[in-house]
Parts: sequence; C-alpha cells; structure tokens
Amino acid sequence: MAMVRAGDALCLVGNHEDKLRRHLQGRAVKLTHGLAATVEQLAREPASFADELAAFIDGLFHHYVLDDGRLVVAHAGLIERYHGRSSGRVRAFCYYGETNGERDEYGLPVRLDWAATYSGAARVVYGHTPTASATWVNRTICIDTGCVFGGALTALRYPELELVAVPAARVYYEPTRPLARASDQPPAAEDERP
Ligand SMILES: [Mn+2]
Repeated sequence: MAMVRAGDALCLVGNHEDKLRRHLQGRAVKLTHGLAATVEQLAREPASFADELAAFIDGLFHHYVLDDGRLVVAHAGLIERYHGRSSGRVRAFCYYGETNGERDEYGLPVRLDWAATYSGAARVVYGHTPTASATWVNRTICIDTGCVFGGALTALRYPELELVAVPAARVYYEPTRPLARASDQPPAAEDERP
C-alpha cells in the first residue's frame, strides 16, 4: 500500500484480495485458504486500518496493459480478446483464470490451461496457479512459484525478461495440493524463451 501510494509500485487485485474485500464489506465469505489468519491479523490493527485496506483494494484494477500494449499483467492471466476490456467476465478471468466448474481430487477448482492456446502479441505475466518453476509458454509466464507454500518468490525483470527468485524463508501455509513438479511443465520445445 505504501509503495503504491509513493508511486513505486502497481498493484493488482486477485481472488484473495477480492474475497477479503467482500469480508470487509460484511458479506458472508468462508474464511478458508488462509483468510482466517488475515482476519485475525486485521483484528489486532485499529479499525481504521481495515477501512483503509478495503478502500485500497477497491481502488485496484483487475489487469494492466503496459508498454504500449506489449505487456499485460493480471493475477490469473488473460486471454487476448479481453486485453484492455472491462466486464464481469473479464474481471472473473483476471481473478480465477479459466475454470470449468469442476473440482479436482483435492477439492480445488479445475483450472483450464488457457496459456497453452494463447497466440496473442502481448506478453502476459500472471500468477494464481503455483508452479515449480516459471516457464514461458506462448508469450505467457506464470511467476507464482509458491512462496507461501515454501517455494520461492519470483520476479520478472521487464523489459530485460530476467527471472529473479528468492527461496521462501519458511512454509507459510500448507498446500492443499502438492506443487506441480518441473516434469509437469510443457516440453521445452514448446516454450518461447526470450
Ligand atoms: Mn489466486
């Protein structure tokens, strides 16, 4: 919040922020996937901080189109026809990616691999789905390397396209589903490396 205010950072809203915002607005949301810990931490702060946080999340965009359209950033990624658009459908894609309404053996939503068929001109940088290593697929890259689950925090330097990763200091939250192994990644021949 301080970095955004100082003009040093851009921040996007993702599914967890959206859920926290709904909780702060007094709506009934399940305190799962770590939200209970956040709510507990917020209870130790002055009430004005929760209001400040709710207003901050309310002011965040669901995706950015940067560098004259060459770079798109969204929490769960974004298909090309939604770039620069705004609607309930676009917002839902930014928060959750593409799902088919089914659940996997861990009870988590089945996520469809939109990146596998992406053919847009813009590079799309996203997170949401923790992966063992950040890998380019059709000009898209997921940089969520599961820091919260004891993986690593990964950044993509732009426009250099250099990846920088810092190992997690600890496991902050036990994963519901094991992190995808490197062998689950698409074959290297299909990658588009910078
Ligand atoms: Mn997410």
